[in-house]
Amino acid sequence: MQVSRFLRNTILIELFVPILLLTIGIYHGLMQVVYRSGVIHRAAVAKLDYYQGLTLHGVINAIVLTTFFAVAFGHATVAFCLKKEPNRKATALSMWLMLIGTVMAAAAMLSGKASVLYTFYPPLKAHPAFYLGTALLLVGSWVAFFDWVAIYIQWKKENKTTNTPLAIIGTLVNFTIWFVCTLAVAYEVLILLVPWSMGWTAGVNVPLARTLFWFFGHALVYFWLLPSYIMFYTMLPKLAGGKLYSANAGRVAFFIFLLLSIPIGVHHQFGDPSIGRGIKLTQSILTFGVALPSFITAFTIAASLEYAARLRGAKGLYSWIWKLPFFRKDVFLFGYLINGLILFIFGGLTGLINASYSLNNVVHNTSFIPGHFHLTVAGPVFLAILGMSIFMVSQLTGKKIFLPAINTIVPYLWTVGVLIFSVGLMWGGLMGEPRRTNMGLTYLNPASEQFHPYWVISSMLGLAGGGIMFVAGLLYFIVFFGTFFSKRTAAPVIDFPVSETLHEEKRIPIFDTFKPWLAMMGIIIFLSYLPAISDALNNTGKKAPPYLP
Ligand code: HAS
Ligand code: CU
Repeated sequence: MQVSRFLRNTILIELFVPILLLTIGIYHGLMQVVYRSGVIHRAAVAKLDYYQGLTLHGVINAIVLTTFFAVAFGHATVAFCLKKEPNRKATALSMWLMLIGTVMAAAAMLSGKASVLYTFYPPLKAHPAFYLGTALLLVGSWVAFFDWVAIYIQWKKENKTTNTPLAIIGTLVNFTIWFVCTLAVAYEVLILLVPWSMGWTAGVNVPLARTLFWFFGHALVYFWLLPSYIMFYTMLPKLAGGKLYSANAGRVAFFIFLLLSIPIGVHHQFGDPSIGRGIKLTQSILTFGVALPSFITAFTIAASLEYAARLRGAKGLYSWIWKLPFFRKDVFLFGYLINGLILFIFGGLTGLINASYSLNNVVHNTSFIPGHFHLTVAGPVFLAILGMSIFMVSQLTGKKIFLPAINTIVPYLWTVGVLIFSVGLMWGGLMGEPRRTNMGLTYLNPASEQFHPYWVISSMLGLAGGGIMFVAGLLYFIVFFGTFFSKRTAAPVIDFPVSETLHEEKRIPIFDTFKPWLAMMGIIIFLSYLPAISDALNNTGKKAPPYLP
């Protein structure tokens, strides 16, 4: 399908800018494993401090890249599925807000005035530009979403009895979760942190800030994940040469995400003494509930892949797997998506460990946690972003993929790296290795009294895996920028692979409407967050003064 030059350029800018920044993000990923393993004892490379580097790594990779990508992919999905282009003014406004916000936050981080990590917990304090920049980035993404809602309402009026395409349900569910959860972080930033950072208020209610952050922070991880889920359901079966086993399974999964993505943020605060046990138990149980849509997805996608392999003549209980098109250059996206799924098996299992209250006590604040989240956000999320960004750039510019053979191996190399890296981190974590700590200065410095020999091998594994990930990242940049700057050979288009469904899908009205789901979502969030917020508000402890390292 052809798209206007305006939309094409917007999407390309929204991919190019964050991927350019990603070069800084990935460099600091490498620096993390280097510092932590003690190979370099001083965190002075490039004159950046350890926490400054870690902040750049987390904010660029996990907030800037993911938000830009979700918006760019959302524009393309809406235009492709509903055959209507987004409103130009709204799209331009959204893009500029996101760009200006990113520049503000990047300037604050690069100048060393916002080394507060991507969670920006007070009493760590950043320059106001960091908070305001982040807020603008979020508001920019809302503007795009509001416009898609208007397009969807118009489309639905014209197509009352047509089932809304699954990719549109996924996109709207995702951005609804995003809009609701970002309200909490917008309150935290604009009402609590900015006035404090400006010096207008003396202190901040830390438990309240943390609770508001995690109201946002858990749902944030599904905001990262759902674009990949859209690709798994609507594209992967086609890429594999088969059909989607059930689109309704996908609808059920997306609506459960809508209900349960937000009211579980307290599972990041099991260790916070300010929150009562009752609500920790409730949110722990709801967390197991939110694993359901992922189990549904695992079985539906596995069935779709098996169907595709059997169409290619595969036999045997498990040997069908080898009939899948793992290394085919023409369906390279398959390689990116399947590797993400393989990593997510382990990412999901470790998530369930974290969610179990008593086990969480063992792993909380250890390197087990980054071990877990690199199997998720650096797994299905990141690989889908890498693969889809190359796919969209190639189509929207009408250019051939640069070095297609390299492009095919990037996801495999990345996956090997993540597996080694995460095993190292999780192994170390089980032996108490802390996260967010420059261990090269202390625990892994043989000259230090704090030297801890148990963590040498685990952090070396982290270094080896991180090194492989860095090389895969470099190869990806070569393919991405090589494609971007090569010569045009075809007309620019956007044509996503579209999975047909195996069984004829009857329209079930409850899975083609948002209102009842939104009402249920509101009730569940209200009931599960009222006690947590009231615990935070009733925190009678002293308000924290700023911590200035
Ligand atoms: Fe998590 C901490 C629990 C999913 C990201 N998580 C984090 C943090 C991040 C993160 C960034 O309960 C750290 C935050 C910080 O900085 O402090 N997480 C879960 C649970 C899930 C989960 C229960 N997390 C994610 C996803 C993320 C993500 C997704 C990013 C995108 N997580 C936690 C908890 C903590 C936590 C606690 C706090 C820990 C602490 O103490 O600080 C679930 O959603 C997981 C469900 C997933 C599954 C897997 C399904 C498998 C699939 C693959 C199928 C494969 C196929 C391929 C079909 C049940 C879908 C077949 C292969 C062939 C070759 C054929
Ligand atoms: Cu979570």
